[in-house]
Order: sequence, then C-alpha cells, then structure tokens
Amino acid sequence: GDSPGRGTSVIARTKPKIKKPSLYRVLLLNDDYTPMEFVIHILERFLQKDREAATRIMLHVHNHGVGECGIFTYEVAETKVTQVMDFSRQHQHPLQCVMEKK
Ligand code: TYC
Repeated sequence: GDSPGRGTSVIARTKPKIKKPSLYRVLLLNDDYTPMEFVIHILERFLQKDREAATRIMLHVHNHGVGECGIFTYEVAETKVTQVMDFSRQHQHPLQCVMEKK
C-alpha cells in the first residue's frame, strides 16, 4: 500500500489477504441413449478417473439419475462441463453435464 506520511502510522494486517475460492460440483445426468462405455470413456478422459472409479460413477448415475464426478474451482469446473458437452455432441450422444455451487 501507500507509504505513511509524517505523523501517520500503519497497522499491518494480522491475516494474509486471501480468500478460499468457491467450489463447484460437476455432475453427470442419466439418459436412456448414451452408451455406458462412452460415459466411462468421458470420465477417464476428462475427469481423470481410473477405469474402476469411472465404472462406479457411471453405474451410480445410471441407477440414481445424477452423480458427482468431481469438485473444482469455477473456471476448472466450467472447462470440464464444456469438454464433456462438446465431446458428447461431436459423437451425437445426448449426455448432459452440469455444475452447481457446493
Ligand atoms: N442410462 C444409459 C444406458 O443405459 C447409461 C448412462 C449412464 C447414460 C450415465 C448417461 O450419465 C449417464 N445406456
């Protein structure tokens, strides 16, 4: 900040000026058409899941309608959603991926 002038004093912050970033869940939604293997591929390629975790998440979404596939800061979550949606559209699957504030 500014240097103090004559006859002024400065009280330093006691805490560093940092804020925790807000976190966002990335969710996959079930549908009747997207192949299970395609969803597993999406989870491996864009959400960095191994085959076992990807299969577990895919089956959870298939059985419950929705499921979490990761928690990220805003910009990272937005990138994941865009990558999943673009790749699904390119392959003409109706898979939906959304983000929500935690
Ligand atoms: N329900 C789909 C099927 O039976 C599989 C599926 C799972 C689709 C998860 C989307 O997010 C999804 N082929």
